[in-house]
Amino acid sequence: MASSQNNLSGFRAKTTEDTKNYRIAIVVSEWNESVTEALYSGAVSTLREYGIQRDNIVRKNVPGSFELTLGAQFMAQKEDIDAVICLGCVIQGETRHFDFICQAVAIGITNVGLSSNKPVIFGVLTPDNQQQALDRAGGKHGNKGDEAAIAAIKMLQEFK
Ligand code: DLZ
Repeated sequence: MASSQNNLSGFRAKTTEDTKNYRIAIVVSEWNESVTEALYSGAVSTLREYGIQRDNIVRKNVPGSFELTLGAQFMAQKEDIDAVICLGCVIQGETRHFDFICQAVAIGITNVGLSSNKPVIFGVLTPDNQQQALDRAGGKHGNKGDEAAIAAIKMLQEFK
């Protein structure tokens, strides 16, 4: 599993029969696409390694991380979706845009989870630069998409 190289190498879920039937939405931000596609690949391969069927992984794109919240809400409202993974990458710039987006997404995703009673996972990188992002999207610090997938599985195994 790709996450064996990362900072949370002990971060694992159990493999259970129920896990195979989980239906998971992944909402992917198109900003910083090379990073978010790598996060997506990591999340999908980890879900598959835990036995989740390919047909039970539903992908939706949103323009930028700011839109992850609404995308997550649309998906969490669907009866057949058990959990939503939000993947994005907001790179620190010279303006306060970064702060506004990060704060809005963190609060928004939290609220969607609370109002839908479903796990909504924060898989959003907030690095200073592109290299730091790539280091966490399949690079030397592992792939945060893997960790987001494991977080979704762990929450469902504990609470579904
Ligand atoms: C506008 C913007 C900027 C400057 N930077 C990022 C970024 O680093 N990562 C990201 O995911 N999105 C960025 N966006 C786009 C916003 O998230 C949003 O899509 C637009 O403000 C439109 O609502």
